Amino acid sequence: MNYSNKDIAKQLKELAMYAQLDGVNRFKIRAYKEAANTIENYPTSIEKMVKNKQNLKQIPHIGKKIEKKIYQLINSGKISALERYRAKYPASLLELLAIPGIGAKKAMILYKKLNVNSLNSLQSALKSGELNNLKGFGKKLIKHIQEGLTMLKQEGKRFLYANAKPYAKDIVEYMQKHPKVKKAIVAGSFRRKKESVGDLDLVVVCKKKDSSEVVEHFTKYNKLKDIITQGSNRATIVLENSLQIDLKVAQSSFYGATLSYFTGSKAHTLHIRKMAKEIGWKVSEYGIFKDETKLDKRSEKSFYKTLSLDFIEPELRELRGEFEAAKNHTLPKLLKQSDIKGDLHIHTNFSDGVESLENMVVAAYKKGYKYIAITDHSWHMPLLHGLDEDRLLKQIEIIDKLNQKYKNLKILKGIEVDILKDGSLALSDDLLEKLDIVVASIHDYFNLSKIKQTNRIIKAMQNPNVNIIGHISGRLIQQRAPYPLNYTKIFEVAKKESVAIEINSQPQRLDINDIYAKLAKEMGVKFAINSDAHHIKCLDYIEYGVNQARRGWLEKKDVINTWGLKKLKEFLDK
Ligand code: DGT
Ligand code: CA
Ligand code: CA
Ligand code: ZN
Repeated sequence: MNYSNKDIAKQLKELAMYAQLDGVNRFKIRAYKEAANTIENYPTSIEKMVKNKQNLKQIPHIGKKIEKKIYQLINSGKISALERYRAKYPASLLELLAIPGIGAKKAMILYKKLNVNSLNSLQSALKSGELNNLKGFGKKLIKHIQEGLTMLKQEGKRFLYANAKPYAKDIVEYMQKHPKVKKAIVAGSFRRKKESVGDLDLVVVCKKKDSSEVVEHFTKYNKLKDIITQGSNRATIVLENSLQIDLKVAQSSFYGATLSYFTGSKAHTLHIRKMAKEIGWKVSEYGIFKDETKLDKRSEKSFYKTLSLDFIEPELRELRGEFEAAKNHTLPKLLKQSDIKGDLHIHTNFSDGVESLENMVVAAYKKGYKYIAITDHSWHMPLLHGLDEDRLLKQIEIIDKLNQKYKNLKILKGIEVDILKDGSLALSDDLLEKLDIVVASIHDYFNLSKIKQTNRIIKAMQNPNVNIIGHISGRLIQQRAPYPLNYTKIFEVAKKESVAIEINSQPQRLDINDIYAKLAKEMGVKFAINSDAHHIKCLDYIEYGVNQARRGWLEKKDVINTWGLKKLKEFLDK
């Protein structure tokens, strides 16, 4: 097979980006984007369908013209329209579109007037001050662009947790296959379940005499591109996808101390050293020492116990109050994935999902859920094929029938309603009242001022039908910065109005983030951890939302979709 659905989607996305630069009409661009989104998540192989000469127009959002392009790609290896664009513009010009504040028009101005055609040349132009005299580029925008550029540069080399996970799993399995290896575990930010990781830090346990043999095995991993360093008990490799893996070999006798050291965070481990120093002890990756005597035993549990601390879960090791809590026995009992009883933000092919309502229901049931909410988009955003009143009423009817058919899973009737620019909602209150649950989200006007954006969300929360605010900050990790908000103000209203804040589990969103989740919890706000699935397999994204919730110190009681249906209904009915 040459083209996975992802590959095809990628080409269509590229086509959409070039078309944007080229000033093609927006309906055509939208059509490319829609087709790409659909294909990306489509359950059967499009390539196979083409090989079998099947009609692609049966797939949602694929019309005659796009079908032709896909056939062209698979039969000839090229989409001719895309090839023409590639010849016309430098590929690096597309990089500019990733910066908040730069759309197609601004990108073309930069290109034509200043010959800026990549992130690097943009950086130089910013530095030399050339942008200051450019029409349409005000002071505020230039500052915004500089910030976006800095963020992209910092984040660009990191991997989303979800993307690093299969590699972490694979290297652990590979190391465990070696007969001398007793244990292999990925520490570092990966173990702390950070939303993105700079590299993987692998701790492997074996007998001291076997160390070099184990390091040798590591450097023979078949997916590596390069060996950066190799010593007797450590090494660093880079994989073909540029992901770096640091190996540290430890012995059973000091495994806990090594694991703690390499789990970090740096701020957390530095604090441990400081604490130890104050009482005349010393901490290293080999253990806790008073003079020459090792005080801790093998395990990480004993490492913390020796320091008179309750065990601190890796997700909490960010120097955000975990030491005080561990001393006072007030660490949170973090929620677990198995606590989740249902998913309250799910799309179907009524809007921009790819799966039928019933298929989503069956998949959720198979996951063991007790309830789910179907929350397709409202009509406001054409790209998302939202529901108007008629289609929503039709969906309500279907859900009523499915609730008869599937007695062991409660399907809640819901919507992901757009929050309009002024904070009002895209559907009438009469209609929203008919629903069991309303998720309200922002999908446009990301550039409002902090005050306006904050008031927009507050006004939405004050609508008595609203139960959850979806992906509150609008960020896309490594792609789009969050818009500024006054979180304290928002959380005050959320608590007062019994509105839950979503932890959106999409790997690129993870929105609300860990820091604000912790703040909201402290202010008494409740949460909903949602997959925002547009496809069956994306129901599993919940795992990442739970990670983020744990990093935000959340417990079962803080999260409404860990509750039983009765208690949940009470919360939703206010
Ligand atoms: P990352 O890779 O940027 O996502 O973040 P980490 O936390 O995985 O950082 P990394 O890979 O540089 O180092 C892994 C762990 O090793 C880190 O969490 C703590 C420990 N570590 C690394 N460098 C230092 C250091 O200079 N001092 C201390 N105390 N610990 C360090
Ligand atoms: Ca790391
Ligand atoms: Ca590292
Ligand atoms: Zn949304």
